[in-house]
Amino acid sequence: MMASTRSVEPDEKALSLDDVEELSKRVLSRHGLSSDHVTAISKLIVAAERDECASHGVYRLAGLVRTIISGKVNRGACPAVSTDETAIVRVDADGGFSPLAFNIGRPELVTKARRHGIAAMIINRCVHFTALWPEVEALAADGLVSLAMTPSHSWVAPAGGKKALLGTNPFAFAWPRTGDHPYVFDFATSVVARGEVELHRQRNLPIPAGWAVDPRGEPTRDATLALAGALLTFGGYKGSALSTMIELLAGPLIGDFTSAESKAFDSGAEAAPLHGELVIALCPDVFLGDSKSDYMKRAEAFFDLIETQGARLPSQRRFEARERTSRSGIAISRVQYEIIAGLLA
Ligand code: NDP
Ligand code: PYC
Repeated sequence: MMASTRSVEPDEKALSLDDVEELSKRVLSRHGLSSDHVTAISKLIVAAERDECASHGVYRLAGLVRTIISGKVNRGACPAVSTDETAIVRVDADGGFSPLAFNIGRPELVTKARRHGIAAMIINRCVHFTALWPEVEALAADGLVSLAMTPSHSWVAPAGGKKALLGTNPFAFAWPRTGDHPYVFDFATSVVARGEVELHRQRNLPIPAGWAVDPRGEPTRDATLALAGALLTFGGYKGSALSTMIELLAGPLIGDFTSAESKAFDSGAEAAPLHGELVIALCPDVFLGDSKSDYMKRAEAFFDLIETQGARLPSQRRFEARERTSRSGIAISRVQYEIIAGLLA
């Protein structure tokens, strides 16, 4: 097991990535989650900490335990894949956490995308708490371009409104590249993920102006009031429309809950959202045939044009963090560590 070599502040705790995986597995097993789910989820929690995405790392363990205890997730869910001659793969997550459902459906999605050029995976009845980039990154490693989207709970006001209706609805995209890493972006369609606001509340920090409104619909910088009120969409009406598109495509179109329906199902339990996810994969070999290599080179030239003017590509920060933390481990706050220790008590 690799030890952490990271130097930390007095109010922090150094952990190796192996420590993170071990902690996550112990917490989730302790609360009766079946081993396949424990393994799939722990890998994602490690990936989030490794890439310094705190809003979807170990901080999530408390919410996962709350979800398990609330009975809103099936601890031993067995996702089932069904498919026919179309380009659609259906995965019934059986009311369990989404990572295992994605892992189980992915091979069939890849096969169909390579056969048809484009394929979609519909995941239904999954409890969702993860970032989406690990999924689109995995599909890029399979040589596919992909898009992924999912609703959440209704925590976000539509542009021009003041009441929570939309989810934080993340949207992720990946494009395979010739070097080490694909081109990837993955962001909430709210100004930030709700997890980021929850971390501000946990640290007693004000949130930046423009993130949220309080329960009366007035702008607020108080994280607690923001969580009780509504987050705002990024880019005003543009983010609001994108978020609405995600509600439609990964809600009614795939026969599953919208964020508002997920929140109603939650009925105050404050569990992770239950709904569906849509993943679309496109195969450059089928789209381009013999000219694939030429056009992939043009895409590379395009990325160069972005970077040579000083702009950074999305996910570059993550990839750099990955390099660093894989060597020296991570630091989490002592407060966070105590919360996790409490989950094992
Ligand atoms: P950010 O606002 O930080 O946006 C994230 C994306 O934008 C990343 O790809 C990031 O790359 C990129 N980015 C940030 N700054 C720049 C920059 N200056 N130039 C270029 N690219 C940049 O994160 P969010 O709070 O919106 O979302 C965080 C995570 O939360 C996502 O992974 C999302 O999947 C997850 N989420 C999950 C939900 C769910 O229901 N399951 C709901 C909402 C969010 P980099 O990482 O390198 O900075
Ligand atoms: O941070 O908004 C969020 C979120 C919702 C579900 C998972 N993450």
